[in-house]
Amino acid sequence: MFETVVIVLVVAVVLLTVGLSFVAVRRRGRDAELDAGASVLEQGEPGLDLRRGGTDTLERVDAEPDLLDQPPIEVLEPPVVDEAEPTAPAVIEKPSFFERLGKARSAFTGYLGDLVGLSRVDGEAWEELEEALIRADIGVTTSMSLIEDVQQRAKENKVEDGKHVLGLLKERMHEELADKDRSLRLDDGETNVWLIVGVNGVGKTTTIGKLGKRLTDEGHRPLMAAGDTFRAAAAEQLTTWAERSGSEIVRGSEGGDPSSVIFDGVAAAAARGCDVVLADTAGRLHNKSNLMEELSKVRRVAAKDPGHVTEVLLVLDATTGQNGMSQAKVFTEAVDVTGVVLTKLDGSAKGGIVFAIESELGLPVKLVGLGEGVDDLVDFEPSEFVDALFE
Ligand SMILES: Nc1nc2c(ncn2[C@@H]2O[C@H](COP(=O)(O)OP(=O)(O)O)[C@@H](O)[C@H]2O)c(=O)[nH]1
Ligand SMILES: [Mg+2]
Repeated sequence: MFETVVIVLVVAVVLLTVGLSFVAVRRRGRDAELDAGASVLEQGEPGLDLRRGGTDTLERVDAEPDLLDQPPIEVLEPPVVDEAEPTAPAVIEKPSFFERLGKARSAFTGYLGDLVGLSRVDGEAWEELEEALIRADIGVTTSMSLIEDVQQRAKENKVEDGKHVLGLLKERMHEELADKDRSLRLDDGETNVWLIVGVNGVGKTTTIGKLGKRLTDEGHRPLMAAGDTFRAAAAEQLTTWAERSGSEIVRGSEGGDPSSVIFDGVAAAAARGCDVVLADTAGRLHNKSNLMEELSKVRRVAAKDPGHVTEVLLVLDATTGQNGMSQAKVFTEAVDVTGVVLTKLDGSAKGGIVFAIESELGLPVKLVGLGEGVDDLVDFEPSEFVDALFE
């Protein structure tokens, strides 16, 4: 009997030991399985989202109650952002007017470069300085008068060296461009008309497109009148700009009368509540008398009630230098130009043309084109411009 009890106890102990070891082995196996799952989760395997518990691994965990005592798998918090650090994406600043004048600046300073180091500006050096101004497109008349004034001031101030003479020239050039009204006139409650004139290819249509954008941005309601009826493509080009800038457009038939398109444009603007008509014109006219006749007709018609012509902007291509001046003279004789838009100053232009336009023609440069994009039309800043030329 005693022997039987001992055997039963031994068997029971053996069975208990075997059973416990079996449970321990199974548990270790599951631990390893969970560890593996957790490390996969920590490494951020795609598709595993701990916070939602929607993965195979986590479903398996839910099904095995003894594994729920495992420490919770750490959910990575998003990194703490220092409030002082900017969180918005970096704004890419557009280059300034000054920076975009790169070529005009380097051409001008290139001409003046040799003079800076002179200890005494003598007769020959004055001649060189004058030539440098002429080469920079300032024009003969204006260059001569600027040099005369600077010589006078140098004498009065007993200034001899190149650096100071250039300082006087810069000061004189600032004065030359100062105190001009460069604003664009828009009269309240009127159907304003801005006529855009100039020879073919200078950038009239592009300027109208840029102006349309600028005016709509300012809360105005521009209407474009496709007065260049010589080419069908011209009206197409203007239509694209109208769409891009949110402006209205009126176009006529190819080869039609430009004046009547502008007349219709003014009537449509009044009817649709637009406050400014941007009137495109053609630049290909065979001769001067033809041009004068055409432009004066366009202007007369544009001014018919309710039209109110507040700007006649002559567009000149800065890269054509002094050629632009002869065009400008013809246009100013044909129509009352109120200001100049100088385009392509981002290109190979030398920039001096600004002085020729303002001094010889007495016209203010109101706007400058610095590229082909819709935002590449800026107000002309004379002071920044002169500084840029001397940098
Ligand atoms: N680089 C540069 N190109 C310009 C500028 N303004 C106009 N253009 C380009 O000059 C060309 C002629 O322009 P367009 O507006 O059709 O001249 P339009 O014949 O006077 O109407 C086009 O290729 C324009 O993109 C400017 O300010 N800078
Ligand atoms: Mg055009």
